[in-house]
Amino acid sequence: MPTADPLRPTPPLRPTPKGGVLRSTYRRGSENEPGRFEIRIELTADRFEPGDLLGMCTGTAIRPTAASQVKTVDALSTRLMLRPDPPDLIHGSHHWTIPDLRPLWQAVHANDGPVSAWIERADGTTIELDVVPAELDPPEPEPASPVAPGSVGHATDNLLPRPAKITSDGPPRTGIAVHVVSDPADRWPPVAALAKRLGIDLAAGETTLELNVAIDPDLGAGAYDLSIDGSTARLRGASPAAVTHGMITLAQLVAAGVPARVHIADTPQHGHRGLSVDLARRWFEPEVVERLIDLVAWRKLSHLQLHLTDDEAWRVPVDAYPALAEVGGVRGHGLAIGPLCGSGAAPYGRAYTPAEIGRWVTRAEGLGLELVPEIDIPGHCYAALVAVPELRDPDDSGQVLSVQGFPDNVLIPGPVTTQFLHEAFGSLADLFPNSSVLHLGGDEVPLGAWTQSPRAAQYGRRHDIEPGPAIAGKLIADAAEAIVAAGRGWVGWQEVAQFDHAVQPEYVVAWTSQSAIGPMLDRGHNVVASPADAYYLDMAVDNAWATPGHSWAGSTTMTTTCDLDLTGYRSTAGRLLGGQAAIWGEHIGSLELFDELLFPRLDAVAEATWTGDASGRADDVSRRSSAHPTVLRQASLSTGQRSEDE
Ligand code: TNX
Repeated sequence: MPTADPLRPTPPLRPTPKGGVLRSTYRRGSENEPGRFEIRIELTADRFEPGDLLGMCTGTAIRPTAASQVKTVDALSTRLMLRPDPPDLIHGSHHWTIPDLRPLWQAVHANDGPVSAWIERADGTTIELDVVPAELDPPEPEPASPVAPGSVGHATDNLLPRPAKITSDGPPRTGIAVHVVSDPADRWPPVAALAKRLGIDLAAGETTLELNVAIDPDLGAGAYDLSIDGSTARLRGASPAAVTHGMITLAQLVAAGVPARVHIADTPQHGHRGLSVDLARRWFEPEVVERLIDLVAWRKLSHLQLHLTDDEAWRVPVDAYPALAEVGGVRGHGLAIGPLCGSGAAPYGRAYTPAEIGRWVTRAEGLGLELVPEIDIPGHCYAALVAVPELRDPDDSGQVLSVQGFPDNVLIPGPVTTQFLHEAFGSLADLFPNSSVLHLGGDEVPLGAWTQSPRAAQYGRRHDIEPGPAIAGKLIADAAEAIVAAGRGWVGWQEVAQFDHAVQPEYVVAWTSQSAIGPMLDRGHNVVASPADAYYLDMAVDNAWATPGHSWAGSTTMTTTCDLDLTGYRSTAGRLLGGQAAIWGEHIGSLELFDELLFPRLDAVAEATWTGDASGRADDVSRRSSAHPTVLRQASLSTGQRSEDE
């Protein structure tokens, strides 16, 4: 592995010593009026000089008022740069207090406040600040400590997701070594390697279990059948992927202890069991994505969606537009894209290389997991527009802000963009040769986009399109055409369903809330359910100030996630393909937090989509989840020991 510990957060590329600290307090407002932040900065060695500016990123956008004694130098989405007003207000002092800063929305959690900050001096140098999590004033009472999951029962009780039918007899035997006698589709080596990375050596035990594998198309779609009797195991699977699932079940059993006799007959209830991960807002080392591939495969998920581009970064190389990766992949003070989403003054992040992406593709292929790469158009394109300015209209006089506070973050219609879409999605198809679908985004195009753009107006006249939402429809159609030309199916977020399409999407992802699922099905689409109010794992688990995460879709407990009812859509002739968790990156400042937000709720989604219904099983799934590997916990199921290659 290229770095000493790839699962640790990346240090800034040019680490700057921290020269001070930023503390803040939040006083809640009323129902109709957001509260106020007060910010206090203390420089350790330096004193404030004329011309000093404060730069910071907050979790939710905040803005000064007349009482703040500052002037805004720059404000973009969650980034704010301020100077003292009057300019000599803090000159010669170690301290700077900024009162009465207002969040655009009510702050709910400490991570809605300042998360990164720096002082910019008149000579262009910066002083990086330590940011202490915002305190609530008055503070909240201490929350009750969470109840630890109960102890683990039978070995077969640990399986995750729970198989449809399981019988077993005899105490769990540890020290089992699997010896593969037959494996017609050669599915075992990637599973054994997966288990090993997770700390489970399937070949090391002293008692041999002889494994015979066969493909049996007479089993139902996706089904496998595993029987163990003493020293022999027989696995039949309807397809190579089903065989892989049976092997993962066997690996989980070996880790927990194998009873003398076991029979498992298992079938996934939904073909689409997914996780979508945001690789744009934050930078995660490529090895973290490899780790995620392992973790979702271990839970028998079928799809991992990679959200590779957004306003804050473009992380996938496109040969014809090297600037997308070079300029769009990195942000930092003084760069084309400034700090955003918790990054500081130092350069932060980059695009992934073809070789790194190639390793994801190989790993996913071996584990029967489909990667769904996403380039998000026509909105969420701020980074692309900064990197490739010809994709925007320089004369657009609109100041329409996206939900995240980016002005005019949409592609301009016309031949330059059509060419761009073909190149971008063509490259994506080349980089992900096994992906049957490519995701074109299509979400959250700001209302009013293109209405003040002369080029959009001209384009509209030529093509008889009203310059407004219909332009989004046209650009989505162009992207879909590029994807189809690359030989793949196309998919998008639910917003794509508002337009008619020459080629239908393979599926749409219903995301805004649970109530979006039904209408998408009613329109005749294949639907993947990813409702924010149950399956968005970036939502905090409760509303306590110190709890990390988002709050726009409410808080999401393990019970909320488990209890989402996917059974009610059976009458739609199988058009509900399944469910998908999503983890967005705005608040994920560490891998510890990544773990905390993902687990155990991801296991609730795995359980619900595999078994068809996890309602009422929050405690049971939590208990099982605690025994399985996470991003950071490279534990074996039985001992909790960390593996050597960690
Ligand atoms: C909505 S889901 C978004 C994302 C945000 C997310 C935060 C979707 C299609 N758009 O851009 O990151 O909420 O929860």
